[in-house]
Amino acid sequence: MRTGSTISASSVADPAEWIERNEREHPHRLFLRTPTGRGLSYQTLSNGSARLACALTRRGVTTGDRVAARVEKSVEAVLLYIACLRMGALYVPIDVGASPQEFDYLLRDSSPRIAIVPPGEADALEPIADRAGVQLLETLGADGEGSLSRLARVSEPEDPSPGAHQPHSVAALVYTSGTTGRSKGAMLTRANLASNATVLAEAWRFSGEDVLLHVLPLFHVHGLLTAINTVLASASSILLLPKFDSAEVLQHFKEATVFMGVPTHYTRLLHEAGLNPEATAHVRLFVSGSAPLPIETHQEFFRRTGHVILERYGMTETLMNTSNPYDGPRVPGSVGPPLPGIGIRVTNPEGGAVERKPDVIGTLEVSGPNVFAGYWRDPGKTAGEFTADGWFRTGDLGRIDRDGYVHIVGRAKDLVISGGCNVYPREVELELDALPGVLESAVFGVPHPDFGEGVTAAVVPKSGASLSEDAIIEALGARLAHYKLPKRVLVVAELPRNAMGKVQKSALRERHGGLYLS
Ligand code: MCA
Ligand code: AMP
Repeated sequence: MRTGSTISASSVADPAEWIERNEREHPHRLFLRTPTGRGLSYQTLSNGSARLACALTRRGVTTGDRVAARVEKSVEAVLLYIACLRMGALYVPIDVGASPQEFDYLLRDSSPRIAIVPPGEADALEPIADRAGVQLLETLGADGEGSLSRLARVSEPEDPSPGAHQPHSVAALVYTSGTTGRSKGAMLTRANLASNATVLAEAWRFSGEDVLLHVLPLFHVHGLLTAINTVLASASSILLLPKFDSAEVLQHFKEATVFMGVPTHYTRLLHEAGLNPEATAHVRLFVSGSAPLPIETHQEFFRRTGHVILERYGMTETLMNTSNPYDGPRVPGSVGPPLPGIGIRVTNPEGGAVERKPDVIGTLEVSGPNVFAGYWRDPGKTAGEFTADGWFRTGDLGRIDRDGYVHIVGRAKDLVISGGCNVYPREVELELDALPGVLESAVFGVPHPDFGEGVTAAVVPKSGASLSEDAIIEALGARLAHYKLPKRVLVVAELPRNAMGKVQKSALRERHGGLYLS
């Protein structure tokens, strides 16, 4: 077991206190701006989020209620998240690309008081919300359109905090797919958010001078909680781009000091002829996470820019667990030692005994103030993911070297990570198996030059049925968010099985390992 040094509890504020402190101490400092010229100072952030919180309160939302937010990446989306933090409502971020059935499931499962959707989608989504039993639907668009923004404009910027927040209250419910194919809501508490951002701000040396170039989606932990909260905890600034575009990002490096990305961002940046030391000179820190950063990408980025990418390791259920050091060696292929206050240990997957020797591979387990409070309304699943002595089982396979650096070597869980997005094969297989003419299917990941791993399906037709790859992908497109769609569907006579009859995904991965590498 390796545990980082501890952080003092007194240094950890409640997330709502960051907003109040930053308004008090740096009212005119820029919190966020966009390339289109919108800007929010810390004072405007405080006012704007208080007005939105007041608008939510007027619609009947109160502490402990869920607020389902299917909103475009925008200044308004950031304000909505912060309004919820301040009033103690549980923020439930939802991908704007979620299919109707995914949206329906997330609403039924989280049972929010209110669902907030883009103005242009209200007509299509209202019946879904209605059938899911959500009584309130409001709209919020970029640039201030939408019913909730209108209500916020005529609401008072009163202090939205209902008194002291409890550190163990849930602040956000972030859905993460599961091995069964059903998404689960990870309950992240205020203490999880506060402690992790405090630790990261310190570990990555954030200061009021920093500008984070934000290119990540706002419905995952990485872009929502890690990025925004680290900025709030350190009273620094965000330059918010609507999405990642490598050419555009390259232009914005001169206005930023920190970049947080997934490996696909780095491999795409390496295709830009203009990526060189001058273009990246203003940036002091490049962070990568959410998926393994190939060693060649790490080395090539250093060769082209002179920057050593800092790789870290996190999970929706635990926020950030480990990080390569700011000052010490950043080792390619390693995710670094545990962050202060966080313990990581390796256990033998068969016997369950804790491995005490370095470099022994086993399953990684985590313990610390970053570990979530459990899965929403699923105590059985929660209990199954913790050991008897309270450590969270990550499902990742790894080892800890002699210097205390963690190396992730694989996954015990059946998961594909495509472009930093998790895809659980079971979810895709269930949809494939429901298609007419499909007898059975197996979904697996193989190396992909752009997405790291490409979601790939092997399907066996029913006797006499003929299956078309394009028709299958099109049919799935109506049922699943598009990043989950297989890049290729291979029609096969049978699936490889072992003596017990279990499908051997490793054989499929081996057989089709070169599918995307030409
Ligand atoms: C988009 N497409 C994808 C992906 N993203 N296909 C596979 N995997 C993906 N990740 C598809 C779209 O469906 C579309 O297909 C086509 O690619 C182009 O879509 P577009 O929106 O233009 O894509 P993009 O802008 O090129 O997006 C690629 C991306 C994006 C920038 C890599 O996926 C991204 O931002 N990924 C980061 C995700 C992230 O934040 N992960 C953190 C989660 P079609 O044309 O057929 O519709 S993990 C986490 O939070 C933990 C805590 C952690 O450790 O960080
Ligand atoms: P999610 O469930 O979306 O939060 O994704 C968490 C998973 O992403 C982890 O359990 C790991 O499998 C993977 N992951 C995150 N960061 C890294 C990294 N730096 N290297 C390898 N895998 C990572």
